[in-house]
Amino acid sequence: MRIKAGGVIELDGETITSWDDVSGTATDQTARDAAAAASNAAAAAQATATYGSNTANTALANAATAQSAAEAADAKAVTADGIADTALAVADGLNSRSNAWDKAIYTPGAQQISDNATTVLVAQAVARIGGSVAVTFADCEKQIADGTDGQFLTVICTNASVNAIKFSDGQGVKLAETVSFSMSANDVIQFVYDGANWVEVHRTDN
Ligand SMILES: [Ca+2]
Repeated sequence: MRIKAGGVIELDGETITSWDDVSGTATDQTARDAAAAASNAAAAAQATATYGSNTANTALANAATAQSAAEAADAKAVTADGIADTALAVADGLNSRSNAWDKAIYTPGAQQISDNATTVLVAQAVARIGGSVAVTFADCEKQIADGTDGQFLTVICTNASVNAIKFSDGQGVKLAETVSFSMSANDVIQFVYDGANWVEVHRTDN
């Protein structure tokens, strides 16, 4: 700064004629204050935005955790469903049969054969059949209902000897040497189904 002859003051080449030339006008100050306020507001806005971003990130992380938990629960549900299905299949496969370590028990049926048109049913592995009349299955297309290929059937008779239930070769039954079998109480015959006929395995006249 220098003071020139005549009382003119210069600062960095600018002529200073009043204090406003050094400190700025009141308008300049207002503008500076406004700029400072704007800067502060921007900083505050940035801080708020950062907080919002952090909050959003936390929410996203929580959502991801919840989704993982839901997927794990889904997987467990599927597993449980599979186990239940397997248990049902096993129970269905066992049907009326119960297994122990040293024996297999087949709950017998109890079908009444009351005329020649009644077919022996094969819902059980052991068919206990009986009635009070003599039967020859003469009016049946099949003496024994169709089975499943490979199925075994044991037939036990409860009829009195005077009212025998008689199986004959034919009508869905293949008997040993084609010899018919008149069954009365305690007589037993066993068959295996070959896909078309019940083939005799053995018989016992008791
Ligand atoms: Ca007998």
